[in-house]
Amino acid sequence: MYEASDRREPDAPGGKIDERTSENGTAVTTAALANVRCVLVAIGGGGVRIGRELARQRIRFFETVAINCDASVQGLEEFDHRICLAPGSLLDGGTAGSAQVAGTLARAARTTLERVYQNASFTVIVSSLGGGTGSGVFPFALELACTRSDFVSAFVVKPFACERERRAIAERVQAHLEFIGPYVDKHERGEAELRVLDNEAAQERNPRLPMSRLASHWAAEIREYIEQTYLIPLESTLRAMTARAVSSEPPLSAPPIVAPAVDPLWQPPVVPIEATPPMAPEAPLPAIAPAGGADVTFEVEGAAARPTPPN
Ligand SMILES: Nc1nc2c(ncn2[C@@H]2O[C@H](COP(=O)(O)OP(=O)(O)OP(=O)(O)O)[C@@H](O)[C@H]2O)c(=O)[nH]1
Ligand SMILES: [Mg+2]
Repeated sequence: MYEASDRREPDAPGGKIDERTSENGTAVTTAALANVRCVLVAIGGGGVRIGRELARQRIRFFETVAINCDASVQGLEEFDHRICLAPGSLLDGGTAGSAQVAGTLARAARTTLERVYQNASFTVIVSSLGGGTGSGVFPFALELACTRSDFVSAFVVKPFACERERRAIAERVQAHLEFIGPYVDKHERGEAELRVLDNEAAQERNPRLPMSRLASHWAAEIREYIEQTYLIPLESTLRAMTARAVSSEPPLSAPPIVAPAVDPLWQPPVVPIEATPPMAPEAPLPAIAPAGGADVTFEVEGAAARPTPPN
């Protein structure tokens, strides 16, 4: 088994949450994010092609994982983790279309697969059915996800009607899911959901949709589901937590006034108080005489003063 992993830091949360307004708010948001692990797991050739479209979009909060029995999975650098289940001797042949071979390989890789779902709050699985890998690995992957993740949403691609045998295999796998205890229990509690991406139905709905666009068509549907089901509620919870933390912060106050150190031996300087000299007797005010010596009195009106001409 080959396991490649070049874990990248998940994207910064959406801009709205990133408006961190205070230290408390930042701490609460960071702590909440540390407790939320979201994983998108793509299984089988078709599942990985759809998952690749989503991995390219870098969905915020989500780690991405590609699982296949085909060695080419090793080169898919869009994914954070890449797991090839086939041992060296099978690397070129994959499962040869056998779900039984793929299921056996998946069970042999149990420890690695368990780590994929460990402590995940939200797990989204997208798997193709009808071929060997998806049909064999998906049921086991779903079982592990349901025992290790809080919420699980699974999407399975169902082959076209013209792929007769493959479509029949997909239907058998679907029927078998009702016997996977952890999934059934979780589904009954409303914590697990399965949606079928029916290639045939998609083409009936939109006959002009080219085959080459089908993977991105399903990716867009899954993306919308993730936004509505997980990201919008998660972000509004984080915003509420941040706002609560900010409002409980102590109000901003002026820096404390530090008393200067006082030398206990310090004494105020003694300034001699001198006796005030006696005031000199007031000299009589000189008479105001307008220029020219004319007998003129001043009439005061408000602030202005104007001369009153003599009679
Ligand atoms: N919509 C869509 N469906 C696909 C795509 N590739 C495969 N499928 C469907 O998925 C079915 C299973 O094919 P694969 O996913 O290639 O098979 P696998 O799970 O890789 O299994 P093996 O290769 O046999 O080990 C096919 O019969 C198709 O109906 C794709 O790119 N888009
Ligand atoms: Mg394949």
